[in-house]
Amino acid sequence: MKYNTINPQLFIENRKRFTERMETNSIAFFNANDIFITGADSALPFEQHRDLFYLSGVDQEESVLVLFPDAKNPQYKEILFVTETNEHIAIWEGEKLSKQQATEVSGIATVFWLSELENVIASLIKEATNIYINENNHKRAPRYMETREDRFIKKLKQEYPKHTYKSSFDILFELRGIKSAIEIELIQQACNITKKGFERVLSFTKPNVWEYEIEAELIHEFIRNRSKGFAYTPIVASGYSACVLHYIENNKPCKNGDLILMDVAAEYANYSSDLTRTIPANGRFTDRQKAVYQSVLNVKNQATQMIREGLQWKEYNLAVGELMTAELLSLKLLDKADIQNQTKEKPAYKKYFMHGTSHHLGLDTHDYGDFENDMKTNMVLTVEPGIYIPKEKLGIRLEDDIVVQKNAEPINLTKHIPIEIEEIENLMNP
Ligand SMILES: [Mn+2]
Repeated sequence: MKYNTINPQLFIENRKRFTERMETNSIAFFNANDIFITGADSALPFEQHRDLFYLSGVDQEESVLVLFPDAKNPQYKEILFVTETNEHIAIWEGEKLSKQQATEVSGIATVFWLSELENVIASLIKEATNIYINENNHKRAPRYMETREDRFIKKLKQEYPKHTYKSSFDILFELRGIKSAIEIELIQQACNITKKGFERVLSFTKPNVWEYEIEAELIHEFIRNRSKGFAYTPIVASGYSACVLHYIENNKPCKNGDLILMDVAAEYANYSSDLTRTIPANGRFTDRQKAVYQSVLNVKNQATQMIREGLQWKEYNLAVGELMTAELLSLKLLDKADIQNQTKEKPAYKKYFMHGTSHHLGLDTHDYGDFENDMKTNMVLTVEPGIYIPKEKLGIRLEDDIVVQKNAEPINLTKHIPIEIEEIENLMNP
């Protein structure tokens, strides 16, 4: 791991919050992600299952966490299973976590080798009435892949069909939506790394640089600051490509006069930052670009100011739509007829701003968290309005990361990352 040690208090408290919500006499299991094979003997870099990480801090494959708060033997209230290092592993991959190290990372006293998992489960599960399993019930989760967790659940249900099965996902979806101080600090560190990358790009960019050259500058800066890399697939989109919302090819030259939309951010310790900035390839915005840019910035600033505990998501999304409509009218992209003809289902502004304004941010870039009811203190949200005008080969999005507060302005974790027109121009023309 490239990141500095995380205070295990984070994981201790996360487990406490989780187990408080479990029904009496229940046992819960959490599995690591698989290692994904690309073909032959190559694999993708390992990414820990975010729920296992959230509850244990263990960033190693083949790990299993067991939570059984009502276990008769208090040593079995929390158990971690990790792979034992053998000579082969030691030589080819390096030492895995020792039991002592696993305890230090997680704050869990009882650590077993993975080889003991079945025996321990067999003896513990007899004591339990309910079994919490961690099926991925995320609305947008892809359904075509059987995970290590899925295989574990299948086996469990075959061997223990008489237990009552409960969902951990529902609890975690709510818990992970509200961040602790340690988590906010980790997201802040990710934002700070992103800032360094963006500033490097400001001094690097000039007409005819290629989008992938910008991507290369960013990854260089991210890794040298202890990030393992991009928090999500980076978008470096110049000219027309900025109007393709999920453009990730990054394979075109940035032409004189083009704007470059960069939706790029670093991860740190598995926590995402999420940033979008849009800059002129030649260091100067045209008047038209300035006007559209300022409109997006206005919407972003006003939307951010609305955010606070108690704000209903529906109310927020409607209000942002109205802010955007006003800007599009003043830019003459919409006229009165467009407004008269719009419907609730199809507001006129969607022609130029077709995506959502905000999502939760944390261990996943589109993190768990309620977005149907009201906003709560210490939810971390993005605010990312955009205006896309394919006819003009012009797309602008601006995105910041915001912490919801109670009766106070939200905290902007990206407020130190240049965004004002003049600021950007000055930094690009020193
Ligand atoms: Mn985003």
